[in-house]
Amino acid sequence: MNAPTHPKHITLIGAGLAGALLATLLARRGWQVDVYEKRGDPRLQGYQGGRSINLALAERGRHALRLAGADEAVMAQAVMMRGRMVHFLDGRTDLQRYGRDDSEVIWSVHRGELNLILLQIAEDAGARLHFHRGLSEVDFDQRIARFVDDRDGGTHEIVFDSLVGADGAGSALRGAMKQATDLGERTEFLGHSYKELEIPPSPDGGFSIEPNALHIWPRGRYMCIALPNDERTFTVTLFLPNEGDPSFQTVRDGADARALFERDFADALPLIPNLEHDFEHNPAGLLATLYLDRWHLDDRAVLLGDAAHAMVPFHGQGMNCAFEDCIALAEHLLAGNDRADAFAAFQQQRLPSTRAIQAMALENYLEMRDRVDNDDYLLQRALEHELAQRHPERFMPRYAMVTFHRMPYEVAFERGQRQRELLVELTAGHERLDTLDWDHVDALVRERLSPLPTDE
Ligand code: FAD
Ligand code: E0Q
Repeated sequence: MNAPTHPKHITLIGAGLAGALLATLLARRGWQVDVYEKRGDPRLQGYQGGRSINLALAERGRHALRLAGADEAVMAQAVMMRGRMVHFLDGRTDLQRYGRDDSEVIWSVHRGELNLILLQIAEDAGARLHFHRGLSEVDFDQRIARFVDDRDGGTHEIVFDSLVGADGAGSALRGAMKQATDLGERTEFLGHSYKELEIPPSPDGGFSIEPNALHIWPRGRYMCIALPNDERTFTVTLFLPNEGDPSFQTVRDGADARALFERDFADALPLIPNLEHDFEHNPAGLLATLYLDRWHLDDRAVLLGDAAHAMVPFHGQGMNCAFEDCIALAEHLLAGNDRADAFAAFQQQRLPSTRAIQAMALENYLEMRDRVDNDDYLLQRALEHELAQRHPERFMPRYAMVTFHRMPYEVAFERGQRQRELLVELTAGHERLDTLDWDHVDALVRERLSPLPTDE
């Protein structure tokens, strides 16, 4: 057993996205950081069987990467996504831009590459990384954590001051904390799951569809998306309900999957040569929102990232939000307050923000599914566009507040709600924008929306 020896010592559980970033932020400021990760070192053995899985990185995440000195290395392999390329059932496509121009875009990054970069930066900053150490049990009275090595089943114990749970949605630390205190945990399952498939490069070695977009095939209760990888592939994610038709109950094997694609994703089918193999060999993942009322156990343990607030992926903000958590927790710890106070302040700051992004992620799912040619909705969107141009200091689409800015998520959520009420109210009884009374419109915007906050 090795006991911590330093007042600024901390033990992190999980060397995934949040764990590696937090380790860097603290180690760079002189803290002693030990990180325990269940899996092996991906720098030695390659990442998870080589499957390419990618994520959308937005401004909140990039800001955190800049603070950790990782932005440049990450951006070297990122692929720009200017907007959503919608693939309709009849094969037509439509690029819906995310922002005003190429300064307002998001980036597709390879999860494995990103993790490698963050691990290397953490180690370079002085963090000690321990692989093949899966947390199994915690004795909070003695402050002893027990780990299992998946290679030989051996157990290893350490003494800790405080544990930080960055061990993801299935957090073992959360499980241990629950035995010591009531976290007020609640999980809401979406009733849908997902499966990843791959689009390889075209025969000439290039991208087989538009590289600079997030492709989406919305089909009502289900859909596919595809994000580009820098090695000219795309990772396709099929989202299906768990029950009903079609669902993961009716689409069971490769042949069923092919039939589904022939009917509903016909333009994607020829791009996925290993559809049957991918469908049958890749695991299906569950989608849920995890709510806790408490994230910490006095000064002994705290949770962040997915371990504290897993969300559905439909806003592409889970990692971005987890990175914001890391900045916030590092700031509270570095302020030098009592550790229990730092954990409490962290929770107080971030819990409302994460509730807001969890709600917006669920709403984005509904909006994406229903992005049909609804006239009322389209008129509201047209007015939204107009108001953002007439009042850039007050009116900003919610997607932009979440994706291109860093105001607290709850501010984006609340302002978004007020904006939506305004759009509904102003377009009521109108079929076109040119019948609106613009003096009244402008007055109402000034009355209802305060000037936007700036990202310091
Ligand atoms: P993780 O990245 O899950 O890391 C947890 C780490 O802890 C892992 O390394 C794991 O091996 C380790 N671990 C687990 N158990 C133990 C244990 N007992 N002991 C030690 N270590 C352990 N977010 C975005 O921002 N943009 C996107 O486009 C996006 N797309 C997504 C698409 C899908 C289908 C899904 C499911 C999620 C998506 N997300 C996206 C969310 C994002 O993946 C998560 O929010 C993010 O990975 C959370 O980071 P984390 O560090 O908290 O957890
Ligand atoms: C983004 C970027 C998994 C996933 C990730 C995403 C997004 C979506 C749909 C999905 C939301 C959007 N979106 O396009 O509105 O912006 O990250 Cl399904």
